[in-house]
Amino acid sequence: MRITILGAAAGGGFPQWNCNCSNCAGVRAGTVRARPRTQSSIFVRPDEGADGVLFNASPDILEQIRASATLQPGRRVRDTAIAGVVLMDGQIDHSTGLFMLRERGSPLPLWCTDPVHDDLAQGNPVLRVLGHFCGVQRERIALDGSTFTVPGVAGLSLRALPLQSKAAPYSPHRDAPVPGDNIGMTVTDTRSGRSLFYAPGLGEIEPAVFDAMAGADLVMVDGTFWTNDEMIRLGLSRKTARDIGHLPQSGPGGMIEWMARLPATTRKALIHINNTNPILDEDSPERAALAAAGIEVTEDRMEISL
Ligand code: HKS
Ligand code: ZN
Ligand code: ZN
Repeated sequence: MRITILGAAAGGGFPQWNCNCSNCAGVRAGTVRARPRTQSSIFVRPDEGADGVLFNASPDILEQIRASATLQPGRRVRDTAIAGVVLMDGQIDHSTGLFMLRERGSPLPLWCTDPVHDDLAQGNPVLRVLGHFCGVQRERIALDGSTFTVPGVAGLSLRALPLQSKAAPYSPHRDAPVPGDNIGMTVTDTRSGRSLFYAPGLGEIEPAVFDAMAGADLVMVDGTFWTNDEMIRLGLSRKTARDIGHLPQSGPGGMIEWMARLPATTRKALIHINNTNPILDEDSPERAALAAAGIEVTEDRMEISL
């Protein structure tokens, strides 16, 4: 399979519009060696140039499509390589890009869990608004471990795993999480048997999550924060990373420790990286620590063949 990183940043992107932290100010001034990034989304297809699945619809989707010519093929006067969209949660940075796809000539095939569907029909009624345009053909993602396929994308099999993270702030059950608020996804190429585990928002590595990670050839998971108190120390929030559903990389029980327990053959990568995270600075000791641990930091327009 072929994976295109459309966007590698967390909500707000990098640099973030209102931020003057050392990363954001430094990348703007050219004094920090770091690449700007758009909000997180990936596109997965069985082969280069084939139609595929969009995982999350970032508000930056139009810029992301423009940067990747094969996402907009020229077979008809209006055309797209996006055969369907699969949502991992109902957060703004992962769902409001659906508005940008409203010019479709037919309802957009959309896979999401029931709680995400409810949040996007009520709390942030993206799907109701889209109903005035192309509308969606909603397909339910089950949480029972069953696999599904996206019509038009032969050779990719998908399986969801419920995760501990957080529903969006506009969800009626924001403070009482339910299974399906956040999911991870195993994408398997049925020809080669090779698989990706994708989870851009991941608050806790429960046993089933570790099993899914250990069973994949590539894990691409939550890279939001380096430290649990990153936003607090910068004076930007009163909540820790874990409070808002993101497992930090460093420290006891952090993502680096978990990834060290994966098989040596597993490729390891981080996505959904917040603008405040020191790993964005390619010259930082934190970035060097990841490199030493064999963990990659994704960036926009990166292509991975698996
Ligand atoms: C900043 C943001 C931080 C950020 C936080 C979260 C918060 C929110 C919620 C997130 C994200 C970026 N960029 N979505 O101020 O630096 O409370 O659920 O998901 O993408 S979590
Ligand atoms: Zn986010
Ligand atoms: Zn910043």
